[in-house]
Amino acid sequence: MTTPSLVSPDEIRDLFSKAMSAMYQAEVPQYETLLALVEDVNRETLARNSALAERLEAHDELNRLGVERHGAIRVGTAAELAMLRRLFAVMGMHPVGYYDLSEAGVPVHSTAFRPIDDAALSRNPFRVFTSLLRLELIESPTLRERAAAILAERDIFTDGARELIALSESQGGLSDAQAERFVAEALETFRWHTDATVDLATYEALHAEHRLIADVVCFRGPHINHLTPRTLDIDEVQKRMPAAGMNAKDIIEGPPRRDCPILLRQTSFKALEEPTHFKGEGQGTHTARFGEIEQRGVALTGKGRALYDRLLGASREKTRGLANETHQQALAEVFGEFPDDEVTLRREELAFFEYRLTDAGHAADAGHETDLEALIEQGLVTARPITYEDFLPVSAAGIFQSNLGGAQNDAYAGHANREAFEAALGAAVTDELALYAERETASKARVLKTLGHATED
Ligand code: OOG
Ligand code: NI
Repeated sequence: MTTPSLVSPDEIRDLFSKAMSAMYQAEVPQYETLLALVEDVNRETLARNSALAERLEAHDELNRLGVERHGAIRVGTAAELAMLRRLFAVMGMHPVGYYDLSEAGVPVHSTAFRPIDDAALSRNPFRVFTSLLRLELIESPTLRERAAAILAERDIFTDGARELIALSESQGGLSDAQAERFVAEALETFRWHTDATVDLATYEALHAEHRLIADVVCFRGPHINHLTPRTLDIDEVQKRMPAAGMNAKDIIEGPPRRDCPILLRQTSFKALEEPTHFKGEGQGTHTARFGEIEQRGVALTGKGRALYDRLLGASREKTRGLANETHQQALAEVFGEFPDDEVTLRREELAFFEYRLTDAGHAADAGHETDLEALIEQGLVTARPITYEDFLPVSAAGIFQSNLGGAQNDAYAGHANREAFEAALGAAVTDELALYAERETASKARVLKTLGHATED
């Protein structure tokens, strides 16, 4: 038997993200409107800001501008999460980061399945924020057992998906034809179902504990709940959403607008009320799906992240209840303390950068200079901010709450349990900070080595 030639996991992820986008546009008409709005604003931003256009062009990012950056799902059991890990691995997506949402009153903990290396990220950056429901946080034993029993009945994967995942694992990949079938089968897991698996009374009981529990437990699968394109000007999209008929979330999550964008800013439009059939003729509605946009900046070091967390905490009292514009002003004031130029971000080791030799650097004899800032000043080296590819727990909680109607239960707080999450996943999650640090360190070593200063390691 000849082994078929295998396609790259990046290729499969690209096919999958396109199929997911087409499915979501067909299911949620407002999502198409959001995509059009984001595209308009991106086009106008590029026309206004030629330096930005040139930078994106130079980094080969212009042609991927319209590609979705992420989606999100929620699952109910360890077995579902572990199988998803294997499903995403077929597409080169691996669990990075642990997010405790119990702190924000939401009974889940999460990771992001995402491509890891530069080449994979630039081929297609699609990632999926994946949350596991924590039934153990439900106080009523009857409700907890009822939810577990309902979840035990369902299989969120098709037989075809299971077979192709196993095949990919044993072959070390999939052929073209197999990849195409895999994408079609995998997509089924993420489809919306208008018929719930429970009667209205059960739905309402779970809903009364927390809307999220009803969303996870009462349906046949973990419907994709949003897809998120990248915008170059989130403030402008936020401003225009109401006129485009979108019920925009009140405020933009994350850091304020800055000259040097950091981490991640996000906003969303609120979930749709969808007609739902319950068992035994019950009719009702469920809110599951919404739209989100994101704008990413530089990844912060542990020190930078601590400063971000401190300032975000300090801003909480000052911004409470404010409408978006005044909220942004108050936030910007508090964040005045966070250096907003690249040199300081580098010198104070607040953010991660990738170092490269310039053409002059390649030609130069740099003598004994090993100080990167000096080499940058001499025009021999450039430093490019490394984009933050992960999520922010406080922001994620805001996104959850905006589409769950602000439901929050403080009794869930203080229950981070990374070990339990990893046990359910069947693998350790990769530490995101370590990934950025490795990239920065490797780029420094390459630069110095080429300049003739081999680093000792
Ligand atoms: C996930 C919410 C978090 C983000 O971008 O931070 C999220 C969910 O609602 O399932 O998607
Ligand atoms: Ni999201």
